[in-house]
Amino acid sequence: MSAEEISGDMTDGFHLVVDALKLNGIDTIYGVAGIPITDLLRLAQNEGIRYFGFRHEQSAGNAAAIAGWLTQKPGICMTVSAPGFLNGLVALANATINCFPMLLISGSSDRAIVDLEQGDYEEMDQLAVARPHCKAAYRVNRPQDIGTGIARAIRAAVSGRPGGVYLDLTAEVLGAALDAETGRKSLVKVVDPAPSSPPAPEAVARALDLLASAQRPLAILGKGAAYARADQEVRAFLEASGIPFLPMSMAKGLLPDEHPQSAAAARSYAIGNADVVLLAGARLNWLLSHGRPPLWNEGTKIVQVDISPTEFDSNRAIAAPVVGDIKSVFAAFNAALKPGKVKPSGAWLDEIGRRKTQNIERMAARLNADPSPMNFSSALRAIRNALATQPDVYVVNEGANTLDFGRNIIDMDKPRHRLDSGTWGVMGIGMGYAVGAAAVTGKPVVAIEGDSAFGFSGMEIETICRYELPVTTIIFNNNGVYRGDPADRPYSPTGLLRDARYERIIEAFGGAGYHVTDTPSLTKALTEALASKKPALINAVIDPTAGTESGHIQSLNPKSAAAQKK
Ligand code: ADP
Ligand code: TZD
Repeated sequence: MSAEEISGDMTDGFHLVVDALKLNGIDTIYGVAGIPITDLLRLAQNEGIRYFGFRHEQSAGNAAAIAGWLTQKPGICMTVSAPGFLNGLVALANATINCFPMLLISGSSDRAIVDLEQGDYEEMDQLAVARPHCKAAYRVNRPQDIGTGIARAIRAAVSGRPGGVYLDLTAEVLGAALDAETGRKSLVKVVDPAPSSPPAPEAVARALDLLASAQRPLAILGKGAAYARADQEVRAFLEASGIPFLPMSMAKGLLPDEHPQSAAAARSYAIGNADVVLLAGARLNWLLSHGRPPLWNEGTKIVQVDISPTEFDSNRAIAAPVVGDIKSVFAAFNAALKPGKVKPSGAWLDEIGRRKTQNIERMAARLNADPSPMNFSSALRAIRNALATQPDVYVVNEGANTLDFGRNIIDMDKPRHRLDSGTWGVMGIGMGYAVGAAAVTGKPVVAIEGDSAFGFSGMEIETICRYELPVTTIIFNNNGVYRGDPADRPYSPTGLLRDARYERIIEAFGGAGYHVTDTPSLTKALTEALASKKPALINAVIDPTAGTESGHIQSLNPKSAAAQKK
């Protein structure tokens, strides 16, 4: 009997999983079909859940993860056992490291055989493997526990610091029968899955007193602040206090990049010279130089707002920690802020303004140049021009130079519209994030990809075409990981095929392909692709000598101590 045809007074694991997901408002699943989950996916679809089938579990997992970040509901990825599970695990780990809520739900083989290592089909102790790479991991061993398992997984993913959760469903549990009434009663609707956590009043007072003492305050907003959907609260506080701000990459657009208080074009000066920094939803990890010199000043005092109290003091002492969700914390800040209490000095604002203007002018010369072949700046300017009138577009961005230049050149006007390699600087998120973003927002997506970066998830172009998603993928084709292969070193570790015609990949699946070599053609192709609302791929040929190895993080390449001693 298939999963869909059971008698009225009985239910089974397949039905209970679908019922539990629906009861908790889950309306979309991303995955790859196979034993033992094929019937589960079909049943979910029959029951009105949208299913997106991918070519590789890592992309399905990435789609789920970004869907989670965009919606505050856990994105669901379903995979088969052992290898499918492992493919999805990279996405689960990436979601956890980025604080995105997602569930990886994998089918697994017979416990009795797995635990005695007797060699089952796709045998693996998946729960043990998943545990170190996610926020929580659970296995359901009895059909009457499915409801609890899914409820725990949802709550673990979205409460507190969001993250990835693994849920192991054995083939046996999926097929197990249960009396329908018992099954119904076993389901759990999670009440208030991510409870608000307002800050302690004394922590708010300490933070505001410290900010009030500042001459040169600066706010740094991270993707935790964007996730929190505290757009109004954050903006109101920054505008009332006049504190200049810097957005981390995925917090761009939380306040528009064009906002007069943005200090992005004077980043190093602002971080290096602030006397008090208000850090909200961002960690002092490598992306912020661990809060240490030479970028940071040792004397700078820090107010940190985070939902996770163990984050404080991780890299340097935090003078005013505020535990709470950003929406509640900024609401409390706004309520407690007396007009004029926090006031950046005029000299500070003037100097930031002066340096901004200077740096923007310096960048304009590079940005407006039109070299042939195109370089990163000119190609991104061409894209920026096409996007200027399209603030609804979601931008996905990965690569090295493509990522670093893209972050600086493509302005964001709306919150949560920039999705990129994030905390790990990982390659391979491109097509998964594009599908996930298109799926949950219904809006157009433009994925700006290095040619190497694209390769990690490139086969999902078929997925994009199959679901007819409004995704335009732009490949910065410079024949290599970072720059192109030097002529004197064929088959170098960073080389890729020269002059590859990537646009033909999408043509094979019925999408629109463009091959462009100059900036007007790039702007035109992107404008046309966006207007069509259909899948498109633009192969943008970039100078293979442009950019640098490792982009802006060249200094992270290890140097030989022996060589330095010579
Ligand atoms: P970025 O990469 O943008 O600098 P990070 O990923 O390093 O940002 O930091 C995000 C931080 O936001 C994490 O420390 C996480 O605990 C925190 N966070 C996530 N959601 C919330 C929330 N709703 N309220 C407060 N902090 C949050
Ligand atoms: N593998 C994974 C999963 N993540 C990574 N970050 C890398 C490898 C190493 N890596 C980078 O850090 S960037 C990059 C790799 C392979 C690709 C750079 O080449 P590109 O970009 O063509 O995508 P640019 O824009 O031409 O520099």
